[in-house]
Amino acid sequence: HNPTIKRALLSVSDKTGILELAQALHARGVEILSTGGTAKLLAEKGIPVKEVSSVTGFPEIMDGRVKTLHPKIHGGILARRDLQSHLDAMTTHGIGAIDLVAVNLYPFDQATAGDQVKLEDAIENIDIGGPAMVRASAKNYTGVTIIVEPADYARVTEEMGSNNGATTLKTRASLSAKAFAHTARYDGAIAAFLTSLQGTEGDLNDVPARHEYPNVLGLQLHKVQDMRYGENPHQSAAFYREANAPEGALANYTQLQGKELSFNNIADSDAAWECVKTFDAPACVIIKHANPCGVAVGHDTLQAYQKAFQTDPTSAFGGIIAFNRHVTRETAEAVAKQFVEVVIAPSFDAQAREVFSAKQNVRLLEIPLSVGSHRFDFKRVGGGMLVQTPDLKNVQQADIRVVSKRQPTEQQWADLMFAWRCAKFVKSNAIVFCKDGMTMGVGAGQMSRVDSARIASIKAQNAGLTLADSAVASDAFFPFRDGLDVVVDAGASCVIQPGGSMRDEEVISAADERNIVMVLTGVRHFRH
Ligand code: 93A
Repeated sequence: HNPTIKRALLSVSDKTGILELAQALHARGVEILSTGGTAKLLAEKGIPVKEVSSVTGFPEIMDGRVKTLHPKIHGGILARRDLQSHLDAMTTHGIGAIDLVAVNLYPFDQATAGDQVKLEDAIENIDIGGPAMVRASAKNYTGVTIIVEPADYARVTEEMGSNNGATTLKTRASLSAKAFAHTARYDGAIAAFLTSLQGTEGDLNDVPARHEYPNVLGLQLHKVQDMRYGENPHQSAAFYREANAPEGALANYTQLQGKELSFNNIADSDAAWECVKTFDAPACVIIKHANPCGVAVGHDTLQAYQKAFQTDPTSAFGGIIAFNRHVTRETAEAVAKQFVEVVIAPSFDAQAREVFSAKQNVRLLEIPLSVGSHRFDFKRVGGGMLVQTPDLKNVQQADIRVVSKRQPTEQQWADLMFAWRCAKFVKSNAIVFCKDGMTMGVGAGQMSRVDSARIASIKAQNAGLTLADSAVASDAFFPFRDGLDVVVDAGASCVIQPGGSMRDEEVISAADERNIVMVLTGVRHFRH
């Protein structure tokens, strides 16, 4: 009862991989139906494709609002292949069966990201025909294969190849579940967006800024899992995922192996993942108790890991390690030598996975490496909630002012920019020594900046790292020169900080007196 796939309908907004899918289907003799944009793309590449409008005998109308919403399409998807009356209805009405449907939806998330959303754009990006086809196909999964993600194209065509042009019921059932999860998420995003407009005139253009919406908590949350306990064993806890979480968000992880994630694992993984994602070069971040105890970039993940580990091997024990690149066997072998709780990366080599499989407790998480952020940060306080937009600021070198007599060398600029990136992810007060694309000493979470400075330099000493000629980032200004003196005594030759203290003048002349470079960002990165 696995019907050979003879007719497919492809209608996608995200055209990734669609050509390859169409080629594979065409090569198997599958007839391809498609909508406007998708059909055009395929036809241009020489794939025979039939426009949906020629199947329905009805043009796409109302700017595409009605293209596939027609009995000739939905009948072809929904007809039960095992019921004579359904087969008869197909014959009577000239409806051809559709056996495979590949659809992905109008990018509603993308259209509503950012502060400058036009309500009209948002509404036009609410896909109606797409979800209808997805849900119809998913309902009729005994006869129809539904694919909502380009990542599943190859899996389906490979299966057809080894299964006489059909998919297995098991595959269709799992794709069906995925399809309903997909449309649920999609509708969740729409509901959350519209909820966020409640109390306004429903017109975004009248509203100055997102965070002034009266109902920012129009968040749609779905429980992913109950946890064994919370931050401590006597606290109960659960993990929830937002309906419209951006693709590259931590909550979209796939766990490849390992023990169940704990509350603290997830919190620390988030810190690691957000930090490692800010680097363009291959990078590694090691987190302990929400703070980086090693951050480095290198020419590959192995070098980045080795450098990050060197910062503080003692603290790295039992850490959470994140990479912004595919992890290879060599890197896995190096990482597997240390005690590690969680390893995160966009992907892992089969051989890397094999290395980790010898350590069954290690949790391996794959998360797509894509940008995009949640809209709000929340902090619970007694009787209320603090809401803010997330800290997405990344200062560019051109925005930074050199205030010392001494000018930074190219090497110092690079170290300063790297240190500044790192400092943003260290709990305040943050002092971070860096050199050659790695952290050398991290002072985190102290109540006084001068203590953070002392701790950072002690930690470097403990790790056997010399701070001569290092760069230092301070997440907020130096209120007095004492903190600066500590870092210069330790060996720093250049400092990056926001500036803006009442005593800026005193701090800048201290920098000149000590003959070091000082640059000001004008931006602060408190993190509490
Ligand atoms: O405007 S719709 O809600 N009305 C429809 O009948 C319809 N059918 C497919 N959107 C519809 N689609 C969507 O068009 C698909 O979900 C897909 O995202 C997109 C593909 O359009 P094109 O092939 O023209 O690029």
